[in-house]
Amino acid sequence: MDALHDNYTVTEDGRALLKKADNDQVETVWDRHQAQQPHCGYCETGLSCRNCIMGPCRVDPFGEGPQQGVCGADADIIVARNLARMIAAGAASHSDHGRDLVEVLLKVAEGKAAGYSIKDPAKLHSVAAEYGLAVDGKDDLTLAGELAHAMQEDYGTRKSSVTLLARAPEKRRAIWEKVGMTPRGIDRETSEAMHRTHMGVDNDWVSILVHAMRNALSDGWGGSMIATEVSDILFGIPQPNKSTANIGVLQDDKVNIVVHGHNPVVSETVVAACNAPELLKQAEENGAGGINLVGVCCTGNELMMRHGLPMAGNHLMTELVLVTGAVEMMIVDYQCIMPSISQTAACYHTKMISTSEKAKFPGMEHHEFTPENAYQKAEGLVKAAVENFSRRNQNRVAIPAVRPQEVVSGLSVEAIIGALGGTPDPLIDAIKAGKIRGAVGVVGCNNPKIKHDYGHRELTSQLIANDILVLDTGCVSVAHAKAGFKTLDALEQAGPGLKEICTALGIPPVLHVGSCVDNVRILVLVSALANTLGCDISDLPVAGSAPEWYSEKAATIGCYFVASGVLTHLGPMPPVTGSMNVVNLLTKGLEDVVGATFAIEPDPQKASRIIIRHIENKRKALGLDSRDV
Ligand code: BF8
Ligand code: SF4
Repeated sequence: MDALHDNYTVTEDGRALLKKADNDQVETVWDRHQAQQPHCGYCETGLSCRNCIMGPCRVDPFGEGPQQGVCGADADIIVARNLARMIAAGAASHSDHGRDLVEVLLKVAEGKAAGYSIKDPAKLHSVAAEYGLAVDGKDDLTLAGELAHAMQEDYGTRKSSVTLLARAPEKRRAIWEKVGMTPRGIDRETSEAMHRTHMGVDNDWVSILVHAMRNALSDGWGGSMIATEVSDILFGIPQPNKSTANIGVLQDDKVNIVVHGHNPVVSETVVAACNAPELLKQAEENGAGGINLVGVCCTGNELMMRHGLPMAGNHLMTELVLVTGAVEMMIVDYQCIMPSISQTAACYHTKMISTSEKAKFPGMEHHEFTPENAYQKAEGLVKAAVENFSRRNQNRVAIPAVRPQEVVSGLSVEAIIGALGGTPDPLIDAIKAGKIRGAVGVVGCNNPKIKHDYGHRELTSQLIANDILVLDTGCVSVAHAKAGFKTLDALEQAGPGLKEICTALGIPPVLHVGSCVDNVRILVLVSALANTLGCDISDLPVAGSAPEWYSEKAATIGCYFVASGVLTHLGPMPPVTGSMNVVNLLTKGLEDVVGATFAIEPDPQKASRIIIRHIENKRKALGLDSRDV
């Protein structure tokens, strides 16, 4: 069994907990992944369609069986439609998360959201100005209301382009206009994607995919960007901080509460409630040494970025965190929450709490949070968690003895520019001088198809050793944190140029930029670099990578990176190999359309060479020195 666990994860805490899961007879995501083997070949290649009930249909990839569905759709159409629907789902998820934040902003403006406030008025004013609102002389709440309404209009269809697209370099916007990718409204593009892929609408696979990219852009420069900006306005712009990561952040003697999901609207109120003096007192009275709030996945990232909250693990660790037996309560909002986790929790004393009207789970207690009631709800839950401490079964508790890894977090664009002394110039100078060869956003998930965290660790260690600055978000950031990449000590693993620059700036070689919606911070940063240099994003020596992606949201992120001009590497193959036309467009043809493509390579070592070669080629094209790879 131990050897099997070694194949599942590279993490020490993960292996220890897999062993405990076996002993406790708890099933995990890896067991269920095994039970699914072999996966359906039609689905893996994108060749199955169930868009209508003349089907379901499938196209035979070997040319022997049917080559068209009942309606006549061929492999190209079916694969393109399936991919477009995947991207639409990803865009909808992130953008709806943004919408929820805008609704909180509006309630704050109306004085109906007692637990929330405007933490960053300066950002409120600057974003409002970007929306063309008159800001002078207005009080924060009036402006917040006007901004919320203006953002809500971005979701509708009344405009020719989403507002924050103006942040992209002019050259990039001209490309989008030329190829018909300018996103008009956030909801409009997702809705249109579903329309186009209905039977008998768009049957030109190229046109379907061009729209899919427009849909992805509506998320990247629309819904996700709104999510990040409003989070900063409501909860503060992240600033560099110190935190810790891995399962060792759970504490034996304390009430452990884990927040899981994505939207800080819920988890921020839990942070506040955990500091309430009467609850801390009650925890002591119950024999606990305090209340220990930790995060997993992206809501954990949001809290780590803004509060330095400790991080217990990423996507594939979410069940294993419960297997410690030391969690009094897990509070979830939405996205990436495996429905299995309430089964896992049922083997221990852990209380599982769902909070969103749109995300309910079997086996969880549902406590619906609204902007009006959030703080009271959070207090009530923390109280229940404290009371649950005495129900802990010490015979089933074992937190692996790993020392929490130190982490530097909180590197928002504002914080990065701050570390650079107020302008992007020092970074540009370092790139021009060749000390930093370029930058890569390593982002995305875990996936049991790839050894847990292996793809991230391997790729990133190669990149930093080759003087490439890494920015991370999402579950990758947890993998990197646990590997120790986000400390100044990690500069020992960096190439000499990167080490010199990061040492001078006092930053690690891998910068934590945030959660998955915060990938837009990377778009903002590369736009600032391109605008300063007077070039397009596609001219920069930069790349993106999702070495272990699983989610529809990650597919959308990959698409908006590519459509924004950034070569993007994917580890696992998306379900497109049923159409070589689609594969060729994604990996080659898009170069002529948007100046960037996808690169697909499951082996992180090989992927690092593809990325390094790309960066050196971009350097050469800019007239900078380039190394042979
Ligand atoms: O939005 S990285 S597994 S938790 S999808 Fe999910 Fe992937 Fe993690 Fe965050 Ni992003
Ligand atoms: Fe079959 Fe066409 Fe219906 Fe898809 S849309 S299920 S290919 S008939």
